[in-house]
Amino acid sequence: FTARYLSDYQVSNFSIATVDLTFELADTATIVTSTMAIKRENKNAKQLVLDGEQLKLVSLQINQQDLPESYYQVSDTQLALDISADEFILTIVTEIDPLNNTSLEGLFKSGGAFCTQCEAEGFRRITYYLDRPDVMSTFSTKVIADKKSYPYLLSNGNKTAAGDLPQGKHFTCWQDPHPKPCYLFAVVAGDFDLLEGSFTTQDKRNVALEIFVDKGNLPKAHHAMASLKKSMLWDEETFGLVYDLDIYMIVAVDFFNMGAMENKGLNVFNSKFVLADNESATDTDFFNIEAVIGHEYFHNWTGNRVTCRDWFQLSLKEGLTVFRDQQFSADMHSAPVNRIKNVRLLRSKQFAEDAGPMAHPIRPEKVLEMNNFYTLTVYEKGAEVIRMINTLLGAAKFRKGMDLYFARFDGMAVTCDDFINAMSDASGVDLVLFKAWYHQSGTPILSVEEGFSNEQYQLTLTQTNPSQKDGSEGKALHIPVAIELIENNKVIRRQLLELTSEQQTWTFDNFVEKPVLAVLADFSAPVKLSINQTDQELATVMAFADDEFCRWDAGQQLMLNYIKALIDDSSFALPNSLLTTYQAIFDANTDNAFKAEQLSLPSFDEVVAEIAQVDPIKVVNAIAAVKLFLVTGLTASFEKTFIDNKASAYKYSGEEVGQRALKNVCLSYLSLLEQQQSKVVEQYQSSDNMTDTLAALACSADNNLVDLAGQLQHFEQKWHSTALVMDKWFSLAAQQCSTNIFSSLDRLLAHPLFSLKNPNRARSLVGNFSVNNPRYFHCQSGQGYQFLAEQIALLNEINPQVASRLITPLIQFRSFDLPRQKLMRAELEKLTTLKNLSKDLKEKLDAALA
Ligand code: B3K
Ligand code: ZN
Repeated sequence: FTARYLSDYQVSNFSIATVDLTFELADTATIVTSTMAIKRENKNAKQLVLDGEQLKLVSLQINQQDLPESYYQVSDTQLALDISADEFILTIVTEIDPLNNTSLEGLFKSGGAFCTQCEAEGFRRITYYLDRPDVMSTFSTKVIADKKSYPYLLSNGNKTAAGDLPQGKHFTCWQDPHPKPCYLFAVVAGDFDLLEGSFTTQDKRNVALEIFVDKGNLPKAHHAMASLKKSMLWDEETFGLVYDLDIYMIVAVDFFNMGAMENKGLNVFNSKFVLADNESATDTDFFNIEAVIGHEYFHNWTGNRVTCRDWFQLSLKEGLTVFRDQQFSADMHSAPVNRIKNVRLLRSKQFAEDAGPMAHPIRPEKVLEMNNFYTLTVYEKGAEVIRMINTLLGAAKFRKGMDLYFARFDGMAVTCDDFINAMSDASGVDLVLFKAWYHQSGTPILSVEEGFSNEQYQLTLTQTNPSQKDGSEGKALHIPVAIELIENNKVIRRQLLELTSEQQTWTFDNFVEKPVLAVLADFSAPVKLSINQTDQELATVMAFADDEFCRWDAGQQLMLNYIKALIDDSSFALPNSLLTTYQAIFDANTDNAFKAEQLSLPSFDEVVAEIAQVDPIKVVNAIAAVKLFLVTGLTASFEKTFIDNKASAYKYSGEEVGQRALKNVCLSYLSLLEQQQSKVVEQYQSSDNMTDTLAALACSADNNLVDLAGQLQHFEQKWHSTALVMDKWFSLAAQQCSTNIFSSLDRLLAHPLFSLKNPNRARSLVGNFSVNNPRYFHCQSGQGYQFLAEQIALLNEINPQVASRLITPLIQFRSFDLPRQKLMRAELEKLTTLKNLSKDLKEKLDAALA
């Protein structure tokens, strides 16, 4: 395996103007014929080197003449051709085996359907090609398959022909008018139910909307259809971006490595992000479906019309598109609650990545396996970087920047620098220093010092940036810090400070007494905050800041301080003032969803991110102790809120979602008290919706309640034939906080419905155990680590991408105390000796053990 470097980028020696593909689909021997119009762009380039993996070369022709064997060489990864003509037609026939393709990259079978996944470098598993995003071509595709088994044959663009063929076969032809890189190519063949809809664009064109789902699932596709229409309208209204083909198709499949894929005009989705109905989907599922449908739709402009020059620029499309989907969700629902959720994800997962062995800038500089870089850093931190540009420019100038970006680069493959330059040219805002966010990794620490004298308030901000992989020091970044100053329980000043050096001081005049600071309003920068605020100051911010994020975050800081105190000393006595502060959350006149977030304590991961080399069991115990203290002291408030927010029949609407969230947070607290546990049983039995059912089950699993076994059995009987719901069942079972968990896990692995070949299943059992069962994943015997490592070893052969994602908790061993580090390292070292170790795992193991 050889690493690739951003600094080695060179333009392609050859271009491909058009490519015509014919697929003769068959389970183990699909024939792909590719005819390309190729041109030499660099006169000094002698050889045409095409990428290709796991392909059987059947034939090769130049301008319809067989190419003699002495003119080409085939290796495991390439086809190199000696061609003297400067322009020629190259025809390549390959044979591939979709049925046995368990990596789910290239062409594979999911259930009974054929489908493809080409991003990042999967197209090379379909045919020999210049598999890089800056080679853009016009694609036409002909798909041939058995008509009875595969009534729908789909590809990108518009359908141009269809008809029957001998032996019960049929074909369709597709033409995509927009030149694209091959990673956006897709083919699907199967027997589906089809939900049809339509959308009229602002320029009055009619777009056919088609959602393909497994037979019988049509009623579960309506929410996805409604979400798609909302996305299309939002992008027109917010960014003036209009859809550009006559048809937009979405296919839902059960076997998929990630959430979804934005192939031009033909999105392929993990069915988890399409299918929902009131009985089987949670509020979170409904929310996520809308967000992912939006995300993939928004890629049509940010990703497809303007794409990436090379894969190091991935954040160009992903950071920007995540920012767009976050804004969309904020507009559709509560903006502050969404912002809180974004920040929780960033703090719990991205901060850990930034502190771990795979830390990389949002624009990585060195890559062994590209699939390893579809990360929280590239996506979520990437979105934070775009958000900071939005904050620094203001909404109007940001929009001007977007307009200029499209005007300049439509139809091109460009870089992150091209994006920032468009932003700064359109706005006149200097972003030279800001660019460092693209090449510096690690989470900056923002320290806050306050001073007060002679009616003057002084604020000193200091940034500390972690040293980089190459040993160089972290440099000062351009950090927007939005603040509020509170005097007499009122915000009297609001300002956006721009920290552009290591340390800066601001002074504010005319204060009678020292104001209370609310800092990082709306989480204006992805940094860790180091600030000493008293409980009293935090309570003031919680009650009187205008910015909801600050109000929420002050509560989190307060709780975090006490969780830390308990980690230091488990006999630390929590003060009763904490109860008063918490009671104020119940009493405030705020919306339920926001209250639910305020009542939720910092998660295990969020706490781990704050403390060096921590004992994980101490973290679990400290969080549990704070929770128990609060519910013991405020039982009546939790109980009243729980009862007051019991809704009647299920409805997915903002108000009801908030009520359920608040009620279920209260239930989670109450379930710690024995005399309240009947509420869990009662909710499980009476629930008419998946949100409440799962909330009750989670209480049973987290507290290992006696009713758990019966509930799991009942749930399994009811849902055994609904795959997406059984994923939830496996997750819940893996989350059981019980000394018997390891024998349970063995039984779950042997369950007839369990298979590591299905990524959703693998994630729900293996992933959920290692992420959401910290007490046993981190148990002192090392059994938890061993369990994960064993599954990873199996997945290494089946599906390297999934294996490589699931290994995350193990490679972050440096966050924990030395005994754990030793145990985790030992498992990682064992994995290095696997035969057929995939590139994906190798890259992470090497980084972790370096
Ligand atoms: N672009 C795809 C992700 C592809 C992942 C390849 N391993 C989905 C998305 O971000 O929209
Ligand atoms: Zn994306």
